[in-house]
Amino acid sequence: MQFDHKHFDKDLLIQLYAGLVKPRMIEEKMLILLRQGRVSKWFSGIGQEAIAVGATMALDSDEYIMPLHRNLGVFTARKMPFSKLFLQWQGKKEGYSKGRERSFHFGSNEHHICGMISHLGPQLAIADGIALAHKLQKEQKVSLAFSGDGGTSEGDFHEALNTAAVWGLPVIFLIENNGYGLSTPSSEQFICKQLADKAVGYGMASKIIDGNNILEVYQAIKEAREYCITEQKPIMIEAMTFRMRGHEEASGVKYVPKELFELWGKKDPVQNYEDFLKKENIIDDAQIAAIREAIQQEIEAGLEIGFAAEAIKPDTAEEVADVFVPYKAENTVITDSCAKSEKKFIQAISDAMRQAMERHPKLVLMGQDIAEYGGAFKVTEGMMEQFGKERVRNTPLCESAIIGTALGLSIKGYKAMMEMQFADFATVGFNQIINNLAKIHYRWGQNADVVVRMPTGAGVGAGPFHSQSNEAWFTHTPGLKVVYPATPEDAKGLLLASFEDPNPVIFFEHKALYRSVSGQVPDDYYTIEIGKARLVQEGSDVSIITYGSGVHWATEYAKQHPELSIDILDLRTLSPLDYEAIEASVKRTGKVLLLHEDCLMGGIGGEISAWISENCFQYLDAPIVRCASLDTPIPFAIELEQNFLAKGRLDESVQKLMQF
Ligand SMILES: Cc1ncc(C[n+]2csc(CCOP(=O)(O)OP(=O)(O)O)c2C)c(N)n1
Repeated sequence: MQFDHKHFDKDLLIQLYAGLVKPRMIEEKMLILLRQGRVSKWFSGIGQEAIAVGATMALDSDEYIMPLHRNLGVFTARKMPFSKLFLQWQGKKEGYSKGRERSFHFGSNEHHICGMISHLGPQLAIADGIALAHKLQKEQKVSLAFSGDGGTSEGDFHEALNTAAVWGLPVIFLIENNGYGLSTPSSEQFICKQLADKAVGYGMASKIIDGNNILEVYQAIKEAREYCITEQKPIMIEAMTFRMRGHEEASGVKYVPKELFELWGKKDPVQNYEDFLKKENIIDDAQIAAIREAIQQEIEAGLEIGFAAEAIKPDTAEEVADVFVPYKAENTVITDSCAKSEKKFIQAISDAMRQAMERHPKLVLMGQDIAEYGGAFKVTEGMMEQFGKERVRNTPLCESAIIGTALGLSIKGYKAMMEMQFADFATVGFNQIINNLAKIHYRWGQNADVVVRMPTGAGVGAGPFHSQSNEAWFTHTPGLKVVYPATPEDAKGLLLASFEDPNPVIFFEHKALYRSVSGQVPDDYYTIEIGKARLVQEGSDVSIITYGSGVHWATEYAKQHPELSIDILDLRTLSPLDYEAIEASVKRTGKVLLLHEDCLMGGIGGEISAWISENCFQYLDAPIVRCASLDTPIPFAIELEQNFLAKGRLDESVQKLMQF
């Protein structure tokens, strides 16, 4: 192994050595503790330390890194105290995630680290978002994201690299090519010669380096950093290395030919660097011993603290409270003017977006075709002209990367909105919403200040992939607020409230209402509290509890049936639900119809029905009835679509209920 140190000063060379030895020594200790059964799972990075350590030390300490499961060296090079790391791995309250996360799945803003989720690839787009914040603020900074060779096969890898390249984002994508993804060798993972070849397709520069040579890694990342900042472009670095232990400690290494261990054993990053420093008289045995002794002491002291810490005592209230960043939602009106104008639903939404952009200078809008073209439904028409192309951004067809980017923006203190062209396409961004946006605050205290706008619903003959009602996918996920307005006034006030809220909000807009429903909408800025239902009309015979298009079906039905005194409750928010308003409606009528456009099975109606039975049984005079759409995909032909929708069964459902 050739080390080239001609322009590094001696102190740096020694610091790099100490940085390299530290994760190795921690790991050696962890392997002993593992054998003693004193720690659980462990993913080893032995043999790969030079990459994490060299890369981290080449960056400024306030530049974000998105590490993976073999990157202990990132955490140690960022000087995280070993005691706290150990408390983290032990699942203790004093760790970085209050016992909620395992191994390296946590972050720390103090250390500018955003930890992984198990899915690996979603990390990469978060680096895009952080880099976009740097770019918008004209900060001379980069972000750096790790990927394994296996992870490069994920769609998220493609999306993140493509987006970074198209948007000219200063991101270093650092691939650790260790030849295996769990047991799968590279030959079964990709067919290009080197992973760096993939960069060509993205129009991205790339470089292959010896990942076991810390000086080469350090130098390459320093140069990559300079390149990203001056050129305002991303770069891919492929670091060739080898994993000297199993995927994780329990999984063994039977599938790896012995010769490979022999070959790479000779290339050990720590031993080779130590030999080099000694040969060059940069360090001597006494200095090596002193460095190791100091690390040893830190490890022992850390372990003592870790083992002495008490086992975690669950506090349910704290667990629930930490799902969201604390935020007091309320109704607000900023000016005294009560001027109102007649607006279509879609105009109310545009109005809200415009006022939110004025109010929050750090709000960035992203979505397919939303800039010059004004969006598929023209919601953002004129906004690029008003707020500029930096804040109103056309995106490539990369839903997952854009949601990841939104999260990265949030980490840097921005607010982000992503317009899903149709709610149906949330499937291709689902992982980022469900596993990153929703869980990150609970996991390690970072909020996701992101609004995903979802044009949803049927009634326009658009078939199975442009008409779905998929709100229940999200109401089932703790950590998301799910908002679903039915009127123009609510649409504006709730959307403005969603932008105020620092938590992730999935905002449903029924596209059949966009141009069919109008109403008086206050001209000025106002918000409507998320989580509060609206009593559309009070009644005493039967309650129809509904939302979205259901509100209009119920209102029309009530007009056609003046003989019935119908109580109509518009939920407005599906998560959190307004249980108080639901209970009040049940008390008024004793008969409940839950109406929604979503399918019957697993729709929110089932959940509300269960809650009413458990909590309001004494007020009921009849079984709860659900009126929902068929449990089939949504068909295209208008006749079939009408047959599918709940609306056609509303009368039958009310009559059934009124028989009691
Ligand atoms: C989406 C997803 N699929 C599968 C897995 C299971 N898994 C965890 S790590 C891993 C191998 C990753 O290989 P690579 O990216 O090369 O990183 P390495 O472990 O070699 O460092 C697999 C398949 C996962 N965590 N996430």
